[in-house]
Amino acid sequence: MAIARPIRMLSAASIILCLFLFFQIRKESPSLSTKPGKLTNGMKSDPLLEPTGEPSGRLWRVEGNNYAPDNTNSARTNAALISLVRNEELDELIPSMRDLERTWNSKFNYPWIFFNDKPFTEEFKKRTQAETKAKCQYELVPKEHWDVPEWIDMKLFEESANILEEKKIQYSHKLSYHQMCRWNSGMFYRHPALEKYRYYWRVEPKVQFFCDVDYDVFRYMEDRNLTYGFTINLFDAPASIPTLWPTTQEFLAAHPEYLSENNMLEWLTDSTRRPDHTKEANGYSTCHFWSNFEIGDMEFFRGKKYEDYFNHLDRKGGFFYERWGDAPVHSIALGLFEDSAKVHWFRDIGYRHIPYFNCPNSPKCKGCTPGKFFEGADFLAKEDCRPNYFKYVGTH
Ligand SMILES: Nc1nc2c(ncn2[C@@H]2O[C@H](COP(=O)(O)OP(=O)(O)OP(=O)(O)O)[C@@H](O)[C@H]2O)c(=O)[nH]1
Ligand SMILES: [Mg+2]
Repeated sequence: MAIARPIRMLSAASIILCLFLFFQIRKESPSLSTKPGKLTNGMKSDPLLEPTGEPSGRLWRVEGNNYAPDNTNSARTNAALISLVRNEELDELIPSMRDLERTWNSKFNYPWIFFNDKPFTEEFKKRTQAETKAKCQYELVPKEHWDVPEWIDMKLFEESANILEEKKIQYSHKLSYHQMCRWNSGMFYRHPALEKYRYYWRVEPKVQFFCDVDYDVFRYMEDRNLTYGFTINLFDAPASIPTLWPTTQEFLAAHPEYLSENNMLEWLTDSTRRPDHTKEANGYSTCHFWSNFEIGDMEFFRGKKYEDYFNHLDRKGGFFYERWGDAPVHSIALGLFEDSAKVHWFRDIGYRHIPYFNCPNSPKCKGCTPGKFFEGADFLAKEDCRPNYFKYVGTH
């Protein structure tokens, strides 16, 4: 049967229109069709899939010998790469150092400062110094910064660790893990070796860096008056911090004036995305900046608000009777006391700490898949808190 010409034309136009719409939708959300960015997490499209360049505005770059390691009048600001690490982790630290040197520090030559609760071995010193032209420093953590405070009851610690273990909280009984979390929360910036420094970049063994970064990130922080930079934003295990939020609320009730006008409370208290999490953490969404990567301004931590907050937490004993981590502690403090505009997502720094990634879509990156957030079992996708952060705080 012959079909009238206008109908044929109309059908053809409809097909073309459908095809056009189909390709438009795919173009707008390329992640919908690819496993790495498969969005089970509430984001329409992962910003890491968008072409990512350098941040805008003035950037400090290598020109001549302005960042040479031995230049006493260099363009470097007062900043250091810092790492708390054990001698036994040397083989895992070397590739982390090598990655960061290759992608960034071999250009800018900021000093490395290593911290340990035990003296570093000669082998540790020799092999780390061999990875960089910059100066390396090896520091012992003062005993009074590392030791369990005298108000902690060790019997109660053991009993509490049993409860945490039943809830499958990793490292429950490992006292040194609790000490490490406490040191990273409230002690690192008090170390005498850091006194003269303002900015730090924290580095851990077993992490990877994927992208060439050709500007001075510390100057970037300083020029824009930023306090804190992160790459990965996650949910935490609520059973490790059941009283952290109530303890924080107590503190806030005593110091309402500490709350920043432009705070991140919505991100900290969202109960829509993982209601059970927020309930188990007694009002805290558990969202946090993953602190194995941090670039920060120690003036924030040395300031009165943070100092008072940390001391309040420390007295309550949750670093030992629960397993409060430095990540939620730093994040809550920033979210409450700091202006959210002063926290920066370093989307351009390709980074991995098993099992999560921050991998941008950029020709400067090699060795990671843009937009891939995790590697391992599918349930890990749920731990991504970036959608909430982007929604409530932004993508800056
Ligand atoms: N010197 C020293 N460093 C420690 C100790 N415990 C942990 N660290 C360091 O503190 C950082 C965090 O410890 P990790 O064991 O990586 O903790 P985590 O990242 O929560 O756990 P993983 O997922 O196993 O990496 C790393 O840089 C460790 O090297 C310790 O007892 N002494
Ligand atoms: Mg680690």
